[in-house]
Amino acid sequence: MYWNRRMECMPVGKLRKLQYERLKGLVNNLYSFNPFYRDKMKAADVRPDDISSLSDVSKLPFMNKSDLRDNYPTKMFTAPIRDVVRYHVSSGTTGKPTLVGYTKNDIELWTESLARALTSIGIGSEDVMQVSYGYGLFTGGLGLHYGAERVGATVIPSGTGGTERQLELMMDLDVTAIACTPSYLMHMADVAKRMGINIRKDTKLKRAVLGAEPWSDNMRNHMESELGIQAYDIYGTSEISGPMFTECTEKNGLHIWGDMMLTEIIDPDTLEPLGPGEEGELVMTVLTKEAMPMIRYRIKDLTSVMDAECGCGRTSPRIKRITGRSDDMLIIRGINVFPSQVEHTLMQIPQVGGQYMISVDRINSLDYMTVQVELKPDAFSDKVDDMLKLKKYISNELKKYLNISVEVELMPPGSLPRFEGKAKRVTDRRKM
Ligand code: DLL
Repeated sequence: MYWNRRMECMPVGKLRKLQYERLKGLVNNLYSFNPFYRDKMKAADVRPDDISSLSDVSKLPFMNKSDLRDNYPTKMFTAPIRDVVRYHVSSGTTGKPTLVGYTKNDIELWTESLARALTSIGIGSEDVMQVSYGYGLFTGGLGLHYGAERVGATVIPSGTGGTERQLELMMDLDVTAIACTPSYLMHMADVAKRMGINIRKDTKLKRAVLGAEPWSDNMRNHMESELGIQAYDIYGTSEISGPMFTECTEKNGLHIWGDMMLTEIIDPDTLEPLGPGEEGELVMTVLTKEAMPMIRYRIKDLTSVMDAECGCGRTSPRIKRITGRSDDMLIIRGINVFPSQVEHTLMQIPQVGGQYMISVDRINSLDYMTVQVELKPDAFSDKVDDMLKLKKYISNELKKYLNISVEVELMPPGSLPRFEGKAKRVTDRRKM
């Protein structure tokens, strides 16, 4: 089943022609009307006329998350604010957030991409879909919500949390599909067991659309057999809109909607383009967004391009599931956290010394982050009340900037490891 057969199954040559036309139009537009892009292209010594084939995309400069941060809030926008109908916000590498704006058309195309994706895994008007991604500044909830409504599913906008109530709704309302992070579904399964609910027998759940964080095929097998469901990967990042791409029922790679996105894989060290099958960093050019298109955005996720046509008949480009990242971003309960944000926050607190360590664990399917903080000699005391107060203050500050709860451990001066080479301050003990 296709949502938009013409676009999803377009012959490869025709798709490349469409991509080239869209790229050419985009570059012309950005160069003529947007100072940010014009300056960037001039600095890279490239002009719109230099783009005369699709592979010339490699002449264009890269963009990074720092571009979004440095141009916060709206300097990179290519549509007037009166045409912008929505903002989403995600965390940047320091305390400063990154903002993404959408015009009506941008929301429309994002919704279209999710309608294609959900249809490709068999979700449609017969389904009751529980959207248990966060609603709000995060793109997961609203993105999936619009996509599921578009295919005619009955949507339950349950958001995150309140797991017992979510399970009751799942049973009472005959939920057949759920969208959430894989770790939240695992957590739901644990809570269900505690409540005496057998998801396989007591609910009608058939499909799960899981993403926003890495998860393995082992975890998929585990969930599918324990819950009696089919679990599909969904991928995206807020900078390109939000969740947009899923596996189809073949479960063999993520389908990228080539009419909207141009995909490249580069070597993270040399920045040279890599061929099909070679693993590197994913770079995307967003061809169709009005408020905030992107040129060669370095997403920093690691994957490779798959070249064979998919068994589902789609010809849209496919990439392998994401295997990791080339930078140090952590995803804690679906929320992006950069160690640099932790450092940025800690270093503004006068009592804190120069050393800290971050560890991440998964307990009962939920992620927990602990930050050990070394105090300055005059700040460390044996007065328990003072230490508790300081600990509370530091964890509140971290929560304010990171949007997640963090366990803080105060450490005496000189007690944390020192590093001669590159500091290794993060220990991620989550595995499956
Ligand atoms: O996580 C958008 C999303 C929402 C995707 C719901 C899927 C479902 P950000 O918060 O900007 O956007 O985080 C994007 O999360 O660059 C990856 O590192 C990671 N990520 C997202 N989906 C997957 C996945 C949303 N399926 C960052 N597998 C991305 C592995 C994923 N990593």
